[in-house]
Amino acid sequence: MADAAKKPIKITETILRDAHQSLIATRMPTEKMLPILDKLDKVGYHSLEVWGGATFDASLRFLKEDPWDRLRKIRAGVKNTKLQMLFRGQNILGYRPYADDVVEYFVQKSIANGIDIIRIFDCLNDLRNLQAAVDATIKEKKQSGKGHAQVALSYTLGDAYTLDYWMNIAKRIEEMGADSICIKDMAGLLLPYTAQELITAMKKSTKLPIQLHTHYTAGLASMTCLKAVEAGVDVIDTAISPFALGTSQPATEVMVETFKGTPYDTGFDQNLLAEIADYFRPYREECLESGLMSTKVLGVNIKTLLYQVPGGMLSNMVSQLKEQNAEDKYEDVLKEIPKVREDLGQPPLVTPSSQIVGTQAVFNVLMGERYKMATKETKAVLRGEYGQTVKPMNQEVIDKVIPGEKRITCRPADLIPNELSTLEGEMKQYKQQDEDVLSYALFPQVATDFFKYREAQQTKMDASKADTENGAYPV
Ligand SMILES: [Mn+2]
Repeated sequence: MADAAKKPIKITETILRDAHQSLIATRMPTEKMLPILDKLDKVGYHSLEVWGGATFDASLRFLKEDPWDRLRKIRAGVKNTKLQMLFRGQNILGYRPYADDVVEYFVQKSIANGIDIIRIFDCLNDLRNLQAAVDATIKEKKQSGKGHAQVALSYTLGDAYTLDYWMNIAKRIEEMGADSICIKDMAGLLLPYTAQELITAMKKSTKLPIQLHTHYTAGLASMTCLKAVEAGVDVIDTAISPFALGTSQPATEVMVETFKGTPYDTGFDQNLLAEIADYFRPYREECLESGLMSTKVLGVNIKTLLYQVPGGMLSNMVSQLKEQNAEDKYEDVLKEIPKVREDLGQPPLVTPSSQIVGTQAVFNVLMGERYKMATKETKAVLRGEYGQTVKPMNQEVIDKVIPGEKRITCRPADLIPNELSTLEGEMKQYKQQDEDVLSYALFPQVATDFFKYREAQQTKMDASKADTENGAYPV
């Protein structure tokens, strides 16, 4: 490495999003984040991942917080570092595909409220499902100078996913106008030497910066990051140590120390990182004591590597079998999962495709006949409603499950008419800010409950105004 030019590795810190989503079900409240923002901002991170994924749902549903308010507060406390979010393509942060006008408005409002980098992915890696969000980000960048469209590829294994596949799709992402690419290894399947090969190959096919997002689930992530960095990856995702490892990311301090004195030296101050870790350590202890953090997610889960399915999918499957008193069918279902995945065109296994494949595999085994019953999601995948899969789907399965039905080959969202004004009409009685319609669009019931709760709190606050001398707010 002596002759290598200096290339400090850039780091995205995940403590405010994926680290707590992975270890404590996304339950870190905003008030826990605010006191440490100033220190986080001083580290020199490439970005802080703070929003998206499940943070939106968990804020409204469990924490009774306005996610937009969280974003604005984080933005106010982070003056220099870029803020990043995770965005599920046409599904935004929800569980159904939305019309383009909602996607575009969500992108616009995310950037207006403080997001710099939007990481956009699709569970089938169908780039058509990302186009609207990427276009909206580019448009916003042109108009306001803010915004960066990062396309994330859901990393997976299978004979369709050759180096050529990854090189080709990277080139197509560059052509669609994205600013960078992320390899999103949600299940922690990427092996160190495979990462080296993958990054080396992708670097040949695209000039875009490449970021690696992986999980420690199978115990590999820090080695994978090391080899990826040596192969030229530009950015890696890490989590400050009290919320690292297990199903989360490699520890920030460890990766920083690893590259010290090399051309990849981040130049970060370990004392400052230690202060940040000191801040979060008591909270980790608290979460362990309350059971919010389970020691089960902290070890090495080698089954992820053996079966190549995400850990969450395995635990879902076990609970489905338990409900049916059929735990003895575990091995049978494990064997059925790759078969169903093949029938459906070998998709990556990530929300929602992981649930669809897993549930159908359980049905196939329990019914004693494959596809005797199919879920409505399996049918939708077979109809093409989720988009195009990397391989053709099994024609026999199509004929059995949706005989004679029309299949679509266009971009699925082309069939969804604009819906923003309808949504506005449905929720206007609760509207206190423009962004409320977007919360409502994603989670109609949960958002409505939250709006009612918010109103009740405000009424109580008003009633107590007379008592401000005692500083007593009955909330
Ligand atoms: Mn992740």
